[in-house]
Amino acid sequence: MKEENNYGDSAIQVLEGLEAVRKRPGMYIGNTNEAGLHHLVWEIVDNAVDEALAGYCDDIEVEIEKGNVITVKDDGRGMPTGMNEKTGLSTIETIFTVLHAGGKFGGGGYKVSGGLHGVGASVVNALSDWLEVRVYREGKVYFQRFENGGHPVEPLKVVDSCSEDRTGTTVTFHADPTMFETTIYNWDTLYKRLQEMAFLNKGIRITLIDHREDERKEIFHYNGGIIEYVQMLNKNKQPLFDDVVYVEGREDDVLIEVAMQYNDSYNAAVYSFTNNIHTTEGGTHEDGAKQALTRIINNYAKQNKLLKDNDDSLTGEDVREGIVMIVSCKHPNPQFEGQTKTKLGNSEVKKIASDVFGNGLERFLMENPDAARVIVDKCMTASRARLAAKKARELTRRKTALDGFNTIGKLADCTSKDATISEIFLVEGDSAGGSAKDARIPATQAILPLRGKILNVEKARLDRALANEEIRTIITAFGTGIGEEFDLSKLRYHKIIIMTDADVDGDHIRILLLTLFYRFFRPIVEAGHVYAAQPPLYKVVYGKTIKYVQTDEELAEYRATLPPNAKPIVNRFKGLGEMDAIDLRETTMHIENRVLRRITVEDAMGADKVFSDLMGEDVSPRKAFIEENAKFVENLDI
Ligand code: 2B7
Repeated sequence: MKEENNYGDSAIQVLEGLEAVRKRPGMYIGNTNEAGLHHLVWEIVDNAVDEALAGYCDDIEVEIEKGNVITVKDDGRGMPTGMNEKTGLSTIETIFTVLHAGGKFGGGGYKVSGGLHGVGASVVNALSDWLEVRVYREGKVYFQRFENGGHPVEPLKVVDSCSEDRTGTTVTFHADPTMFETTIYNWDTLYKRLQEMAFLNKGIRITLIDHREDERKEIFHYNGGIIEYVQMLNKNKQPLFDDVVYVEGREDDVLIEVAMQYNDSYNAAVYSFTNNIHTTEGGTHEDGAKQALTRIINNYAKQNKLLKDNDDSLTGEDVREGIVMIVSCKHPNPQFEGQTKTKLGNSEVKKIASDVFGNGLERFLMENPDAARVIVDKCMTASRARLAAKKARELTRRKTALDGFNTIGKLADCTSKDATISEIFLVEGDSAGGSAKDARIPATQAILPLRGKILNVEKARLDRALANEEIRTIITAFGTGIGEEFDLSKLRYHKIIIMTDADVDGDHIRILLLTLFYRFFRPIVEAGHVYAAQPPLYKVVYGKTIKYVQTDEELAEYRATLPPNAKPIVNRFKGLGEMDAIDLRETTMHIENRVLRRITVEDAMGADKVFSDLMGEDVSPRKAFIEENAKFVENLDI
């Protein structure tokens, strides 16, 4: 913004700014898909959260109105209602029409939440077909409406009076349908992010209300902050000790908070945030906290003679087995790096995080010797298992080298060596495996029948997994190796297709396989190589036409298309084993007719929870999942 005092010139510049946003929305909100749409909400909510962090607001409400209109309310001081000298516009109009105006009006303190893009209210206005702001201040209600991408209908004006002690800001907007692929908000997306915001900013109450179809309402309010976040993540697990370790400290304006607790699983769940942004690529805050964890636990174990002088030190992996840890950093000037700009780069933060968390953890271990003992035991078991797994891996490697394809004797491999066109079907049971072998196209389709039970790897470490024959066979067939040696580029098939019966046992086997992939072959899932086949439920023969259908509804629909007196022969497949090779080829394997569902891992955090809810000790969430396991598979037409 140049120094301009002439109202006219400023107004023109303003509109050029908003026009720039509409020309290249991706530059400002990343995308114009569903994620971009939700960005509009995050931008407005961020401003309310900043007002809360400044200490003036503790209640934020987000409402989805009918027609996908969003209203955000806060009970803060209310945006300033005076004039802005530079722009010649009211401060409120400036906030909503001048790009990057945010930050200059905060007055003291720094902008904490400013989303990944941190672009502010003007971008939301530019991308809305209408937006209204109401400010409650000094007993007055101020109002301004904008239309068509940020054009003010009238200047800011007082439209009503209110009680002197009523203060706050309300923003209502409707995303411009010509700017977005969709303008329909997703309850789960809003739920997850607003809950995360409430965890990360203890004490703030955030209410989410959906007025669209079924009225829904959820209040997120956590006085324990990230302590309660850890408790939620461990809800369906067995914690090793009751208390969540919580440490908080500030150094040079950098605030570090860490909460952690161990459970009896073998996975590490470490999530870090900077200024409320999930730093999925980690960074210096996460590194510092991890480094302190390894250092302090080793020191404690040595000082208490739990670890002998000639024992190897515990590694980072050892001390993180079964951990759930949240690291939250608030920084006045964060530098985001990495592929997705979600890695904190500020080098000074590593020492701050390490000191703050290290001191707190050391103290916790001293004051809680029972918990300390359980933690060290767990880490030492992990260390022994790591060494055992290493041996087992070496054994697998040697065995493979020695008896070559014997280890994968059950595999009917494809002849092609080109992974991009090769597929492997993991088939439940020997008889279905037999039909699949007859039905396949040998050049590109490999069949691996799975006979035994797949080990539940949620309850097993790598060493036990490697002792399981079915798993060893899968590892050998994939060609990628496992653990530290994993190499995605060695994957021998770009489509891994799980083919199980359409019944509860089939669902169970599929989930066990998905758990295995998720824990040990996650990059394969992330790269989109894993699919579920969809075998039909019925074969309907009417005269000369054969029709395969997947569901009872489809069957009813098909029947309705036949003459009323028609008597088709309906054959219900009880399982893949009942299909002959022709049925299988026609319906499930042949590229032209089959329907595959691609397995996606939308979000490691969510999927991690789904998997552990499902496969962990607590059986109750499992049934629910099996009934709606389409949650992390999406339909894909092939
Ligand atoms: C960076 C800009 C956008 N702002 C203020 C003061 C309060 C305030 C805001 C807000 C979203 C939806 C309801 C400061 C900050 C502008 O300057 S923005 N509250 N709430 C908000 O946007 N909620 C403020 C100093 C004195 N008085 C008020």
